[in-house]
Amino acid sequence: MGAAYIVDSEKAKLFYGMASEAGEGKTVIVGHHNPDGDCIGCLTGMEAWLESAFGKKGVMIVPDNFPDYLKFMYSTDSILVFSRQKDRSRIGEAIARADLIICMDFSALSRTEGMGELISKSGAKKVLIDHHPSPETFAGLVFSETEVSSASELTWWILNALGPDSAIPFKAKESLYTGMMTDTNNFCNTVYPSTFLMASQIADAGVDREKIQMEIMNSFSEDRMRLMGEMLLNRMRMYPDLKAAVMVLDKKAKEQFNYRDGDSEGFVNLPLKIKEVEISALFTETDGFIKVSLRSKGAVSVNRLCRRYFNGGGHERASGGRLYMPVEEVEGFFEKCLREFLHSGE
Ligand SMILES: [Mn+2]
Repeated sequence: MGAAYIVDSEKAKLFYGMASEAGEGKTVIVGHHNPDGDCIGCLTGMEAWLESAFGKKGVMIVPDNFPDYLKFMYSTDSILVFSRQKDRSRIGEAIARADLIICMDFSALSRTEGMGELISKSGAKKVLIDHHPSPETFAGLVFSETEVSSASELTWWILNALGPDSAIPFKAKESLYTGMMTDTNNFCNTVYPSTFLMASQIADAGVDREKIQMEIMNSFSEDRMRLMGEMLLNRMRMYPDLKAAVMVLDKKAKEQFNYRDGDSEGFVNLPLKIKEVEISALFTETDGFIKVSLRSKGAVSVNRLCRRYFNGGGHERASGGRLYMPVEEVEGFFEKCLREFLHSGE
């Protein structure tokens, strides 16, 4: 079992105590803006575990909507969405009266959009479970580790530290496996020996990996598939001297292909399949700002690039941020910034 990720057992016990003491409906589990597979995976995995360990339901909350292809996971229809008007007051109440708030898969409260203040103000105990660098200090108990594949993997090892994995319900295993699988881009990026061990243990429990694979990888809509074609054929610009590729997804293209939340998930990884491309950027026009996604397959830290120019950050090879400028100006701005950044030798 040398590959297992070792969780501090004192911290794990503290977490167990907090979770067992929290009242019915008074554990709130919070995910991040633009919820992805890892976010929904660890939220629903944690909820399934809480229910089976203590017989108490928690409240799962995300800032905005998540894609349909994640809805096969446990209890996703009970997840409250802050950007939905009808969920707002329930979310406000749940956070205000919570005994315990578990923040998962983000390191900064700004990633919860408008909920950061509600969370800060709440008198609940706060736990952070995350795999991004430099976590903020809003939580009293922090499980933060960048040397794991995903927040779902970290959750797996925390739950394992609390008892035998037979005590982790099947539904939680399915969710945590999905979170790990999506965050590693199907075992391509940030995979550690501990990640394979987790996968092996979960496979051993009989989780249907083929089914999960189908749900995640082979459930595109026709519109999403054609949008991907459009992006690659007509909207990918190459910068050979910078070893970079840039794609811009503007509102016009979104309309043309009936864009839905999550439709561009994974697009930013595609240019990295080109041998010469080491940095890939995807800019997505939304209401009020341009969403920035950056990926690297070489030595360039897109985390630092993002922090310096794009109002964001993340991991060394996968980061995100925001720009506030007309969509037509984004490509030129990116080129200028990247040139300066590479020149500065960072
Ligand atoms: Mn993650």
